[in-house]
Formats: sequence, C-alpha cells, structure tokens
Amino acid sequence: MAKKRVSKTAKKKVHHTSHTDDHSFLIIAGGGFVIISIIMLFLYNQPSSTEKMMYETANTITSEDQRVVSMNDSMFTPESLTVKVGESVTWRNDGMTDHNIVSDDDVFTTGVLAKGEEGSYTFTKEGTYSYHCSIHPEMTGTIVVE
Ligand SMILES: [Cu+2]
Repeated sequence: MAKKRVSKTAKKKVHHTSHTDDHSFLIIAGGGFVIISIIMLFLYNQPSSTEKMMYETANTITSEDQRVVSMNDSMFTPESLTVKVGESVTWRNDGMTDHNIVSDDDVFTTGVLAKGEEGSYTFTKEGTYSYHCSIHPEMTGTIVVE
C-alpha cells in the first residue's frame, strides 16, 4: 500500500516537471523571437539616409587625390585621416572664424586660414602626426601617413 503511494507521487512529480519544461521552452522560444525581431528592426533602421550620406561623403574624400579635412568652429572632420607617403592633405576652413593648423611637434603649419581659405601640406615621411588649432587648442586632429 505504502509502496504504491510512493510510486504514484513519483509519477505525478515527473509529469509536473515535464510540463514545466515545456512551458520554459515556450518562454525561451518566445523570448528568442522577440530578440530576433528587435535585432531585425535595429538592422533595418540602422543605416539612416543621413548616416549613409555621411559614409559616402567620407568615402569620396578619401578616394580623392587631394585629401581634405574640413575645419568648422569646433572640430576637424575627419578628426583622423590616413594618407600615403607623398600625398598632401588640404585643410579647408568651413567655419565662421579664423583657424590654423599647427602640428604638435612643429613639423608643419598652414598659417592662419580665414573663412573659406585652404592650406595644404605634403607628407614625405610615414608616421602619426597630431595637430591642433593654436587659436582654439580644443580643436585637435591626427594625420596617419603610411
Ligand atoms: Cu580654430
């Protein structure tokens, strides 16, 4: 009699556990679906037209013979530019106030550039050149020459 009761309880327990597992599987599967949906939404929304345009603009700049860094009134764009030995970089003042380029190790400078003016420097040695605007020291950039 006692033996029968134990076996009945055990059977019930097994059934209960298996039912819980099925339920957990549904929750996991449902959660996975939600996560995949979020990822899909993220991927579809990711390259907004503005970001795509910025990417294409950056690509256009680096594929030109003359590399151009735009100076606005707070930063250089691109902040870091990679060129090859023998190539020249042009800094164009797209801001409203005067800016200049001074390399941190005094290798090159453009002198003061007013709004709309450009200055260039041709890199003949490989290396990483940090530079700044001496009028606005918070404006910094880097040219990597390979
Ligand atoms: Cu400046």
